[in-house]
Amino acid sequence: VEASIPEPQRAAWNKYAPKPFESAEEFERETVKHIETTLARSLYNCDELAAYGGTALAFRDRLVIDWNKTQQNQTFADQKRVYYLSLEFLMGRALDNAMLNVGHKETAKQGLSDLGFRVEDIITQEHDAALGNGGLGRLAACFLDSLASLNYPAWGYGLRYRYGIFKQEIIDGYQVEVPDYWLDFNPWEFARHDITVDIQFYGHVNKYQDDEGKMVCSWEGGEIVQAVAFDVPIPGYGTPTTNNLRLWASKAASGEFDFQKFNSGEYESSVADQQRAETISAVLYPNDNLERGKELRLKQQYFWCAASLYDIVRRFKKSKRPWKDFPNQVAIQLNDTHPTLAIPELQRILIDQEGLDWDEAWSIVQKTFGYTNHTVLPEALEKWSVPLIQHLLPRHLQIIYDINLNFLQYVERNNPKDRDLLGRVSIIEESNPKMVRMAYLAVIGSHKVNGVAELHSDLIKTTIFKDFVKIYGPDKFANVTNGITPRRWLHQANPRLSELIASKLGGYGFLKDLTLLHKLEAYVDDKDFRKEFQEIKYANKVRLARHIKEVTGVSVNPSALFDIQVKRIHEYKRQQLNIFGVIHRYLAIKKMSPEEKKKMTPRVSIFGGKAAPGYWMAKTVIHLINEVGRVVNADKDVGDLLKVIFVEDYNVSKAEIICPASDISEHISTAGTEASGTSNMKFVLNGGLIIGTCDGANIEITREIGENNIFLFGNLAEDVDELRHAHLYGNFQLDKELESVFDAIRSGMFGDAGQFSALVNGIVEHGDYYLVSDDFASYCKTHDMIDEAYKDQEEWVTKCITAVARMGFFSSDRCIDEYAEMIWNVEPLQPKADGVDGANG
Ligand code: GPU
Repeated sequence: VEASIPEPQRAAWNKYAPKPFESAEEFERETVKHIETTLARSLYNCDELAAYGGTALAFRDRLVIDWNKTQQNQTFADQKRVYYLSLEFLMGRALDNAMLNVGHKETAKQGLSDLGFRVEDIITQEHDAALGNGGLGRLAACFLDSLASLNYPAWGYGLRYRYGIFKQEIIDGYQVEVPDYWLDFNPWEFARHDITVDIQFYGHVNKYQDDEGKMVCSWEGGEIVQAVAFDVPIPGYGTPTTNNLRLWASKAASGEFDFQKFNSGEYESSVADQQRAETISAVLYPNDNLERGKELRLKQQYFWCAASLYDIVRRFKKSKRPWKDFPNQVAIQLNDTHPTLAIPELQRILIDQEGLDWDEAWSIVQKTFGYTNHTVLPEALEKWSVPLIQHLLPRHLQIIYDINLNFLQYVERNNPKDRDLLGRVSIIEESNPKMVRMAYLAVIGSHKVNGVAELHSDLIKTTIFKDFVKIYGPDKFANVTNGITPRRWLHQANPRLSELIASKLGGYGFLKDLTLLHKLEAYVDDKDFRKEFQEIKYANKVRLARHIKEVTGVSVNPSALFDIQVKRIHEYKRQQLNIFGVIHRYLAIKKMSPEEKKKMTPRVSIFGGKAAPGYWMAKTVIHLINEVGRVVNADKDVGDLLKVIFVEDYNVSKAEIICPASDISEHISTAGTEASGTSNMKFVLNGGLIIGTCDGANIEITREIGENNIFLFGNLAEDVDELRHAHLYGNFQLDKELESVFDAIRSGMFGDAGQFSALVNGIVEHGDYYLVSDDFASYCKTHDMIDEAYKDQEEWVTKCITAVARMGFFSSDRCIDEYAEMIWNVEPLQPKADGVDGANG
């Protein structure tokens, strides 16, 4: 090993090797030292932010010790590793999670109190790491947590965006986007200025004969941008294993900052070059389930894939193994098609740089990659124009064409009679301009393709990848139903519920094996347990009500039924169905007699979520929700019977307050459109029930918790095509109640009706693509059933407890074990006390 301390000096080193704090007193010493020296603040200049900084640094020290040992252990063990490539990691805050996983939260609590602070206030000083849009990015974060907790040797690879998802402000009822500059103070990352990779763009391909007379290609010219590694430690729960998340930042290559220009007085333009290089990793594209084909996005994708693969290959080459061992040492998972360029990139490295034959290289590539699909929505399936790839990545385009040629020849051989098939499955779409279908490239270049819930995994086999099932057989396709980490989404978000469960189950073992929750069913009739369960829900609602009051000024009654829909705003997720239902309820209340009102279940309808900045229809939905809220919340006839709230800037740390506070949450996508959904799992795990369509993971949640404990409604996925057809060509009747809702909107009851006409007309005149009208009656009827069910609190709490007890399946630990066994073929690596056996002895 290069650069290690020589044997005779190791005693001196080991004498001073850092010792982690154990007592409150030691924690205080470390924290004060960090505040005074690392942060250069003083006794007279220490606010909560500085106290957060000191605390984070004290915990970081502990984390780093485990991290170093884990990395040493993994290097020496030299077994297969997993690399999870994702353009998004929606991590949220790190301190509370570090306290839980490292242990010693109580120590910190005591220590901070000695210094005059409360640990809860300190934790909320942290800025969310919001490098993601929604479910896809949060899933990646849950997976990192599970990989470390289960001791898998695994790295995440992503981009270090300077700006994460924008902050949302609501001004006069409209969404306004504010940049999220989050790196002012980030103690959780380590810049590795010595770990850099030069990434090439543009240029041309030269073909020539090498010394042995073999034709070889080389990609030359163009420009170089440097990738710099930033590492983030990912601690596991209940284990010292601490994995690495490596995020790449772009920087002008060292040669790029042109001293010629500088000396000849062109200082400004040389700095401008520098800045242009840095824009590659500057900002997260804020689209969820939508691809817009922008050149900078393609540059991001290649920059990140090339840097990550260079790093992975470099690590493999240190082992001096033959290339055929590569897939036994490396498993790479593609989180959606965003990293698909890694496929031609690895092929390019193997043939152009390492001199392997095409077939030998291709067999390695296919064995290495696995691809997870997260959507069937056509607008989200990535396609890149051939001219754009030709311009930016000329060698990769050649390789993609060669992959396609080999593939089509194989298809032709096996299906000689099916002429149309070739055109349908070609990676190249013969449009103008021609387009590269990234999902097809990902399927062809991987050994396993998985969907994220059973229905979704079935749908990809019968719709977008139907032909590929015929070509490869069904075994190439698999399902791994999504999950969530119970550490963040139960223990951290809902500490009292976690504590109550632990008191019954004899400890916190359920946080490592969530199936143990089934033992709670024995307490479903236990009076004290039920009472405490209800009290916790109430307290969580009070906490959310306080937040709502702070940010919106509206008082809501914590005894009312809290009905929550928080997720990205999207037509397919149907927040419009929800708000139309709310208007329907409002109109009903306005007509009620005092006696009827007395029988009503009071409700608070809570919405939250961001719209992509260019998604005009989604922004209109946000506007309508806010206008309805403005009218309803001020209406004296309504009082506590109905409140409508939009919580601005929904993000991971808001979700941690919101998910534990629901009675009912809404997962009401048009059947067949939501691949899985994961917030559905968070809400049920926290003791709330759900209203949902037969879509995504709702179906499996129903199977696990029982159909008496969920409120399902609406049409089925198998009927969607026919219903859409009926809207366009059939004799379709708009739902009568929905018509009255539209009349109310058209009357100007919620402000200028013109603002909402596109929303209404999309349903009335333009085919109602998301089938709002078809599902409206059953949606409203189901909400009436919910009102009735909520009146019987005894029955209600029985449902909630039963559901929690049956949620064990939805831990992301179960997902990761399934991926490991079915797709990656990797084993956990048990941590060693000193990192490496005997290394310090
Ligand atoms: N998802 Br594609 C996103 O959050 N963003 C995307 O761009 C795409 C998918 C989501 C799915 O919509 C959701 O159903 C799923 O639970 C989640 O990915 C994780 O698989």
